[in-house]
Amino acid sequence: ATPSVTTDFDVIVVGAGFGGLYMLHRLRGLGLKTVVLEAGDGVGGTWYWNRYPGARCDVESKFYSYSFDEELQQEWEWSERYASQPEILRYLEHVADRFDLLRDIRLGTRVTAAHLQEDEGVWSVGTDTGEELTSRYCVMATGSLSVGKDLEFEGLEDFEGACYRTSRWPHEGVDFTGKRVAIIGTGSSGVQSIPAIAQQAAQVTVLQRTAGFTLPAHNRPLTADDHNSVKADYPALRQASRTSALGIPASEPPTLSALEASPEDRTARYQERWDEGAIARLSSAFTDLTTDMEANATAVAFIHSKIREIVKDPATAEKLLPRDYPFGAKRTCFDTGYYAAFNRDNVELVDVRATPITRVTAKGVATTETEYPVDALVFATGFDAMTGALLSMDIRGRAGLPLRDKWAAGPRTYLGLGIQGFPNLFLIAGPGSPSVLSNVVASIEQHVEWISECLDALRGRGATAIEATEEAENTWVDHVNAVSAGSLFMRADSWYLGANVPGKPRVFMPYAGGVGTYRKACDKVAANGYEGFDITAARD
Ligand code: NA7
Repeated sequence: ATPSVTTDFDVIVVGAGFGGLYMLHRLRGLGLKTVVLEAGDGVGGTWYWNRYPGARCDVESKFYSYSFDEELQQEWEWSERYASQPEILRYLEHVADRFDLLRDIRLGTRVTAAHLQEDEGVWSVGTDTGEELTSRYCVMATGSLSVGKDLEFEGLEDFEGACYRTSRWPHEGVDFTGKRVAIIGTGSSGVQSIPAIAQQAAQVTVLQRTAGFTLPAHNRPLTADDHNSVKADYPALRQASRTSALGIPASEPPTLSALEASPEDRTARYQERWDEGAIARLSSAFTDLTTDMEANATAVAFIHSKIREIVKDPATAEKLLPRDYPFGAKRTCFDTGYYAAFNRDNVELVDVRATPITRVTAKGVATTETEYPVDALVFATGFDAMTGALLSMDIRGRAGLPLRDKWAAGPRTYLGLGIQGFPNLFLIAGPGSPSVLSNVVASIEQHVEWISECLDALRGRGATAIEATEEAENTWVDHVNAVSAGSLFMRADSWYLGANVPGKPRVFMPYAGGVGTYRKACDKVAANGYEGFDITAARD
């Protein structure tokens, strides 16, 4: 690398969500000249785009927030146990404002390409606004669930009504009053938006292909007492989150097997945890729910009994029972009034596994059985998760190798942070890191801090280039695969595996070893002089 080469910036950060905002703040602290390029017309990333009715986080607000600034966490007051999308967006706007971040963020600027100029060791980043910017380092803070899966429905262009995607919801909102609405998809986005839309629309037709697991959030307003106790406890809560498996403080580990408990005790314990409203609490009710499928079936049976209890029409209840995979094998959804919504006269459930959607028509949606005439279609059909945003850009590394080629058989990274052949390119919450299996804000903070410490260390050494070695990357990928092999996660066709996108390689993308374990691995790499990375000193 040539140290004398001048670049527009020391670092270009792509994305102004939780990751990009904090990255900018830290890099500024190091005195590095940084710009953030953001496609949206505002900050917030995921929470900027996903404005559908009912959108809410499934991690408690006291954990799903930045820990890096004591004053910030002391002054901010969350209004609900589980924050809604508008409140999280307000929080991120507040953070951008509080730390004066906007002056280094270019909004409405979508990155289309990032090419390594190998001779000079410089990244050249192209945007849809026609700019070409250069930097020494590039940080991709592009999110794990930011590119919607292609809509695979024939006849979409024929539809005469209005079409919406939950992940690209109109900012002005949508008034469904008096309208007939079909909602396709019953993952988190569907499960949250269906009850909210049903309160307004004349008629809602839910097109369900796979019945999934969803637990009641038991959301509630937070009281002054809640605020006081959280604020007093923050140091301990944050520390417990950092060393935990999920990025939230771990509760007492279970000691009893589900199969050893009497049926009455088992039900009582499940009921208690169902009433608590925290996904991790139900899945850790017993020691063996994730490892023994017979034990897991007891949790499934309990959840089935709850659905039958809530949903009045037995035929509808039967269709809603998750049967295709064990509890916890896919990301469990979290809802407010989902099952109860099916007791409303204006909500109808269609099983499109039994009678598949054949096409969208001028008037609505057709299945093999019949046509559902509607005024609006809502697609809650999911994302090209974890790799979608990275591969939607034309990223090229050494010898012009496209990242798309490097990852043709699935993503390969070292620690989810770096990629061999792509020096000076960092990922935040990338594949190979715990990201989507954790409270992602905790994971993001850890990545941002690791990257900033790394850049500081490089500067200290007079180095200008860092690149994962092939050997370290191979070892890490093997480790990521070994940790998930044989796990519960392999028992469902989930987006963790890329299985929701036709043609996507089936590879388990996140690191399932837990946040605390992962942090230790990253810290060890740093402590050992960034072992597994090649570092090139400027004077070389
Ligand atoms: P998900 O969880 O991927 O859910 C997508 C839903 O859309 C799911 O029910 C799919 O059914 C359904 N889907 C997708 N394509 C089709 C087609 N072609 N026909 C019928 N139904 C379809 O995405 P979400 O946005 O809800 O949630 C993503 C994450 O965001 C979530 O896990 C949280 O972490 C936050 P399928 O199951 O494939 O049969």
